[in-house]
Amino acid sequence: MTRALILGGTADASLLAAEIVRAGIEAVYSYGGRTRAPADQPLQTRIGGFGGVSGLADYIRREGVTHVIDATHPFAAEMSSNAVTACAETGAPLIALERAPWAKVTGDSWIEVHDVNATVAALPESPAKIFLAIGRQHIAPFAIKPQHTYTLRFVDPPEAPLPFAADVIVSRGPFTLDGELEMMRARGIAWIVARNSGGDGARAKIDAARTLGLPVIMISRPRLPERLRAESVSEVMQWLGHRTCLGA
Ligand code: 3Y8
Ligand code: NAP
Repeated sequence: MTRALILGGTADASLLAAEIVRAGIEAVYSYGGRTRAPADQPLQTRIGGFGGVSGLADYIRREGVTHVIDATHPFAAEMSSNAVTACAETGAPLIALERAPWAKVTGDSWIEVHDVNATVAALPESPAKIFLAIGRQHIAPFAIKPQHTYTLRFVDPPEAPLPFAADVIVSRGPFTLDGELEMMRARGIAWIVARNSGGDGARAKIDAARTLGLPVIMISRPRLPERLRAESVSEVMQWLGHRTCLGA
């Protein structure tokens, strides 16, 4: 009897949850508890950390989890790493639903960097209008370049004072090309900072930057431990032993 644990928090994880319900598979959807009102899921849902690797291993044993699907975001490196270790410890099979990174296409003007500090270093010295589309957890390093006019985008309104003067857009996505073009033009954005999240939910800003001929500082993904990976929901469903009506 299958009892799957979905480590969620992304649009792809929501698509998987819907398919799992359609297949009649017993599963639990897990959020990390990062946002105030995460999207409802059609599955039993838990919110909050497990308590590290040992907490996740205990959860797997206690709840009789038979399959773990890591459908978290490519930058959720700690959760993904904990899942690899906890599944090795408990013997629970693990698969990662991991969307391909965005690839540069003709017309893109990307500066590819490995982390936020390299991002700050890559910004110009002369004042510019900059759109930081990397959420709220990693913005502190930009305080060393206060000469810029920053626009930030968060899922929830900021609870604490920001480390530097900035205008905050509160929106959870997914985003549209027209919406991104309108925002960037209205604010005179000259630079975009993004993480290579992949997927469709947030790629509109990358397409808008290309249309407007704007440079994007693109933060590449953290390295993750080796694990079985799938790029589509239907591959995950096949791994769970179910055929789906979805395309390949
Ligand atoms: C809590 C679940 C859906 C879900 C939407 C996807 C698309 C938009 C890309 C921009 C970039 C960013 C951020 C982003 C993306 C989708 C998807 C995706 C980037 C929700 C969600 C949770 C989170 C957590 C949140 C982080 C933040 C990151 C905003 C739900 C909406 C910037 C990542 O306030 C905070 O602390 C927010 C934290 C982790 C990164 C950060 O460091 O701030 N996501 N995002 C999940 C949980 O609690 O387990 O609230 O419903 C999910 C989505 N985020 O149904 O379409 O990729 O699937 N989310 C980045 O790419 O840098 C937005 O603004 O252009
Ligand atoms: P992270 O840094 O990799 O994880 C930090 C800790 O948060 C984990 O060790 C775990 O705590 C807890 N956690 C994270 N995801 C969880 C989940 N789905 N269920 C239960 N606990 C979880 O994670 P993050 O980057 O902050 O991402 C948190 C959530 O936001 C994830 O669901 C992720 O999919 C979603 N998200 C993140 C991004 C991003 O840019 N990072 C973008 C979109 C969505 P314990 O060690 O206590 O178990």
